[in-house]
Amino acid sequence: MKYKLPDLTYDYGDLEPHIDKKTMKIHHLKHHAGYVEKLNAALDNSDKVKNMQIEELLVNIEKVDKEQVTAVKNNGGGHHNHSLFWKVMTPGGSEAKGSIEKMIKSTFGSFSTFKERFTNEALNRFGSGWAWLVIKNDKLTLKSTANQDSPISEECTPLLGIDVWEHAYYLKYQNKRAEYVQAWWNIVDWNQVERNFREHLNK
Ligand code: MN3
Repeated sequence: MKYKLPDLTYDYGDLEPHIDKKTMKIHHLKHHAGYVEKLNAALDNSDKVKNMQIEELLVNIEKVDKEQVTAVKNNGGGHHNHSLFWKVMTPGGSEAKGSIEKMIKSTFGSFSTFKERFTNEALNRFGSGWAWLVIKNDKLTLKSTANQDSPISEECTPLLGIDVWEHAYYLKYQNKRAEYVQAWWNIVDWNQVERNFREHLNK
């Protein structure tokens, strides 16, 4: 089985002004496509993991040939992280409601406290990585990961994630990661976060 670059459900320019068209285009067609290509190349001779879905692959990395483990961790993580990232954004964003909103309020005290703490995760990640809202042991938790490490490999189910690699924002925001993260809240698709949550409950 070959992994494939997923299509976006919106156009590259649709997230403007928060994320610019050129960044989106390069990010999807060059960065994400590159991870998919390198992942497929790394698995060329790995029969043991051949028909695994990406989630399954990420929790079974030890089954991959030893010399390919790093490539699969980086590029498999990159593929899965970005596939989620595109889906949790939508032009204009959508409001948090339903069970996810309730859970956030009961876990973090208020929605604004949650946003503040998630933002801090994104800003305090040194170098390249991601900030996440995940479910771990049936609880909502915040975390960040380095490089393309996937929360899935750490027994977490990611519900929402932001890419804080410079390639995600440098053209428009340069070194101002805080402005990018601030703008990003305007395009979060909470309907998708809710779907991710329900999907986890149904597992
Ligand atoms: Mn990226």
